[in-house]
Amino acid sequence: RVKLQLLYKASIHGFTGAAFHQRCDTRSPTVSVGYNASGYVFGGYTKQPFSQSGQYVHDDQAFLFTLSGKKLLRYPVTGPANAVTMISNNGPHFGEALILVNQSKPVVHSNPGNYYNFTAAEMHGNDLNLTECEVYQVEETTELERPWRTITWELLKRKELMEGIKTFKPTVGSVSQARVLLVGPVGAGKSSFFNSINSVFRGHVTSQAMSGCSSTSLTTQFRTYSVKAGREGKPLPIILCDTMGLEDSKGAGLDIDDISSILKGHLPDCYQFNPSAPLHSDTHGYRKSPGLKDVIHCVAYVIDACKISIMPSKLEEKLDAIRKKVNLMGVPQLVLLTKVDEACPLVKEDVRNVYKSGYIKELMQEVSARLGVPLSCVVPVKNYSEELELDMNTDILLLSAIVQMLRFVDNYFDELSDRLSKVATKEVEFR
Ligand SMILES: Nc1nc2c(ncn2[C@@H]2O[C@H](COP(=O)(O)OP(=O)(O)OP(=O)(O)O)[C@@H](O)[C@H]2O)c(=O)[nH]1
Ligand SMILES: *[C@@H]1O[C@H](CO)[C@@H](O)[C@H](O)[C@H]1NC(C)=O
Ligand SMILES: *[C@@H]1O[C@H](CO)[C@@H](O)[C@H](O)[C@H]1NC(C)=O
Ligand SMILES: *[C@@H]1O[C@H](CO)[C@@H](O)[C@H](O)[C@H]1NC(C)=O
Ligand SMILES: *[C@@H]1O[C@H](CO)[C@@H](O)[C@H](O)[C@H]1NC(C)=O
Ligand SMILES: CC(=O)N[C@H]1CO[C@H](CO)[C@@H](O)[C@@H]1O
Ligand SMILES: [Mg+2]
Repeated sequence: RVKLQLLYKASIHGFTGAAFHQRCDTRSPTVSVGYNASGYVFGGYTKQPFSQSGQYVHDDQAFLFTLSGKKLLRYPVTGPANAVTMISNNGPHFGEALILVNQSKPVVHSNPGNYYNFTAAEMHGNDLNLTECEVYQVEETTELERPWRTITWELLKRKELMEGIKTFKPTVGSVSQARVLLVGPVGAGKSSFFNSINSVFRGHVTSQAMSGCSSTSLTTQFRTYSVKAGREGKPLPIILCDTMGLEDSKGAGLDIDDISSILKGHLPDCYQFNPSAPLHSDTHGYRKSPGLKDVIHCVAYVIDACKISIMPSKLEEKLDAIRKKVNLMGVPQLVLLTKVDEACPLVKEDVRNVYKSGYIKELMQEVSARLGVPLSCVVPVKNYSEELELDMNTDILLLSAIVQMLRFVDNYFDELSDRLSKVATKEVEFR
């Protein structure tokens, strides 16, 4: 029952002592994890804060561990006075026995026996090359006494939510389907969200949109997915628009100018994104004069709960620029916080704990502050990750997110007709 907050990830922040110390000094307790291509996952725990003092630090609770297959081995410290060494040019440094990121290189230095007793073969299969190194801060998860948002986890509720979605009608007659745009970093779960929603209405787990893990975006086309009520059912009054993932570097991932085109309804379905050249009005399928039914009525930022703590500032700037554009166009926005199961063990145990987990609440507050959207516009979701059959509680969480989106779509049309009537009044006055 602990939460693990990711502080440092070498593949993102660099395999250097400086990057490690910059992100991890003064933090405690921590668990440091190394990975290698031979399949070993290993590292150490210390309750002491990291520093660059050059000194040994006493820790009677420190231990090293290794995980190979399903077997977890734990090696308690044998020389507590020398449990951790604080060297600026190294990553996590346990006694003289194990150093992850030695001398600012992606290697392990391993010297068993020096204050920890293990064998190199057991610990890392004698493979000294690191493919990844991560440091997590360990904290107790708090379970709130009562949930801070109330949801009834009952079949009837699911039915009610589904009915509400099926019978939704935009308040503007010319529009039959609400368009919701999904934007967010690579791998945040945009495509999975559509798959999961589709699954709920299909009655079994589907995977129409390609989803998975990769360092660059798996989704490279603009797709507008209409969810159907059942296999031969009518399309629901909602279209989810899936986009390519955002990347922190310039000229990579979804282009901000393309977002403008999407918001205005110019982008055709199946448009192939090109990060080095945004959409041009000559492009095949470019919608020259989009109607109200083609524009975006609500934007959902899809954010991975596990990665909020290490969101690069460049990415935050990109999101900020997008948010300004969306604001200008008067499109309501919300945040879908994904992978809440991966972030919090309480939620993994039971989705119904989502509003009882103190950690998820903190994450929601953090994402609200960093993206500048009110907490009331942050909704947590979990996709269908391992299960093949649907689960009522997961459905309810997913459906609640859609209902929230539809409320926002209503706001969009309300605001629009409000503005239109003002313009009309002005014109009358003018005449
Ligand atoms: N545990 C868990 N895993 C999830 C959840 N949502 C998505 N994932 C996983 O996260 C990975 C990325 O999901 P995608 O849906 O492909 O992400 P995306 O945002 O579409 O990514 P790109 O198209 O590459 O930009 C996949 O392996 C998903 O299965 C979730 O709620 N919980
Ligand atoms: C780790 O760094 C030390 C220098 O402090 C060096 O002697 C040792 O060979 C390095 N180990 C590896 C595996 O590179
Ligand atoms: C180290 O562990 C091995 C077996 O795991 C054991 O035989 C040995 O006595 C231990 N050495 C010390 C110094 O504790
Ligand atoms: C580790 O990396 C070095 C340098 O890249 C390489 O020469 C060596 O073969 C690698 N060792 C293993 C076990 O992969
Ligand atoms: C949800 O995520 C898992 C991996 O975590 C993936 O295997 C699965 O296909 C995803 N489910 C959907 C419906 O996209
Ligand atoms: C993080 C990482 O690179 N882990 C790798 C460790 O080794 C196994 C087995 O080769 C890989 O599957 C992991 O990806
Ligand atoms: Mg995708």
